[in-house]
Amino acid sequence: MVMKKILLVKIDDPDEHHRYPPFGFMYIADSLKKKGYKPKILHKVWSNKFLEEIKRESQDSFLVTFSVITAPSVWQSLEATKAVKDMGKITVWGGLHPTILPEVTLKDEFIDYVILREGEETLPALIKTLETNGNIDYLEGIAYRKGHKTIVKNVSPFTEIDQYNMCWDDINAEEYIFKRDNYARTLPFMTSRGCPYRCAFCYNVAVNNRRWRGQSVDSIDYDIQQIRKFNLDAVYIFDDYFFVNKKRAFDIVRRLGVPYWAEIRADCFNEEFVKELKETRCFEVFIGAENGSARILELIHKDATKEQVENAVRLCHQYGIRVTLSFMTAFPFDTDDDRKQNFDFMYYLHKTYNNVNLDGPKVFTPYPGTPLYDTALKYGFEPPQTTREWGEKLARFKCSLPWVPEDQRPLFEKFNLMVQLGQMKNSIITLPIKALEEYRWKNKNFTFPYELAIFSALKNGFTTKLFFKYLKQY
Ligand code: B12
Ligand code: SF4
Repeated sequence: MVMKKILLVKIDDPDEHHRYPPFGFMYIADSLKKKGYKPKILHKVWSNKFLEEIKRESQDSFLVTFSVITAPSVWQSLEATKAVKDMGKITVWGGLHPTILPEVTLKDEFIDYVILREGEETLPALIKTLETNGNIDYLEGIAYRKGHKTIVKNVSPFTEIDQYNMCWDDINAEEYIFKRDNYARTLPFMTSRGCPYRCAFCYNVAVNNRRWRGQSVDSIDYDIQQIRKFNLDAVYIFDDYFFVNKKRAFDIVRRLGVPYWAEIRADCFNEEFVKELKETRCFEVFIGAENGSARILELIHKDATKEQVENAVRLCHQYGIRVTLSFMTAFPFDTDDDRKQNFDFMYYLHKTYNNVNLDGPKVFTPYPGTPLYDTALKYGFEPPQTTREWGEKLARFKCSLPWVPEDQRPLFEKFNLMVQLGQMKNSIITLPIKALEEYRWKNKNFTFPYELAIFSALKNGFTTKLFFKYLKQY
């Protein structure tokens, strides 16, 4: 019997600097193989050449599927899906965007089916039903059109994640190995799904119902065997919350046996924990500090305090571990005072601890399905009515939030860049810019950011015309 080919397409935005393995499709590929299908993963940055490849690979595919998150790249996924539909193919969308917004997704008639939440069980079930001309009305975990109606069924139960492993042989792992610090061959890795916390801007509350599921250590051993052949000298652990069970987490990193980077909540840190991080060769942690205003931290349900953030930074400093702290701004309930406190806290950490790397403050985005999305609607956020509009609204680094005064939006979009410039390595050229940025954070004076115009013009081959063009934009 000929195995049916199932095309799994993931498109990256050209502005995205890092590329990470398509973990979701790597698990789904395992499930499809176990059920007798032939998956083919295509994951690339969007280009006309890639579109041609998608069309070529679609020709002999039974079904063409797309993995989509709520990000600027939704419009590129739309373009590609339409092209494939024009070839007469059955098209399926899965991932967080269609899971949270199935009705909006199905307004585009070239998308035939949506898989809700996880795909390991539901996608093969849909394929089987279509192959055998069965009745899709009996399936759970999908959304589809029936006449003029859109039917959205219940989500399927969570996948038993130990049943599947990531198929590393179905991608070119070399494309995802990158250099980080002294580690020339660092690979992103994943061991669990979900998170028990309740941050109000995060998808987890709605999609994973605050449930965390970790692969067993035996199952991870299998994954470790698979990646061992890549000769890695570090891993990036991409779990939403790797340290939910500390014993399990440390057991895994010991088995991995290479230095690692992981995302950790600030409330997790005490001396004993940091000692074990060091002993197991953790070289950097990423902490969602989010904000320097205690009021904002309460309102976004962070359940971690500024004091805990500083404690984590201090302990990591003591043990020689780098910390990246991410910050957000422009929540609907932000006041000038909150913003001031945010910059003050960032500036204080930057000046006090030399192991800190600041990321942000990035402009808050009301992602559908999150608790803060409803708050955003109350504050005047107009929900896009189509998937294309979602793509436009989310244009990278653009701020169109109604509660941020229009004349201040260009500035909000640039906060993160200014903070990055303020953290550049010392050199004759960078020192004056760094000093200027530090002055800006310290005094909350972000007017006339001509250094950004110089920076942007330099990036594009400096000319006076370019400089004035960017100056106007800022
Ligand atoms: C790695 C990662 C990145 C990487 C790579 C992104 C990429 N190209 O995939 C980087 C760092 C580049 C990135 C960037 C961004 N990211 Co990101 N990222 C993640 C992260 C940490 C892991 C994704 C992952 O692999 N998950 C694990 C797999 C197993 O889950 P999965 O992909 O969801 O797949 C499962 C199901 O969803 C489903 N499924 C998925 N696709 C499909 C397709 C089909 C056909 C089927 C049947 C099923 C199916 O089945 C899979 C297996 O069960 C997630 C958080 C998370 N844990 O998911 C955030 C996350 C996806 N990112 C998010 C966001 C917002 C962004 C940015 C927009 C941030 C920003 N403001 O710049 C950018 C946009 C990037 C872009 N493409 O334009 C949000 C998405 C919110 C939303 N509602 O969509 C998340 C959830 C983070 C969060 N906590 O809010 N991101
Ligand atoms: S701790 Fe991280 S993953 Fe968990 S709910 Fe908060 S933001 Fe989401």
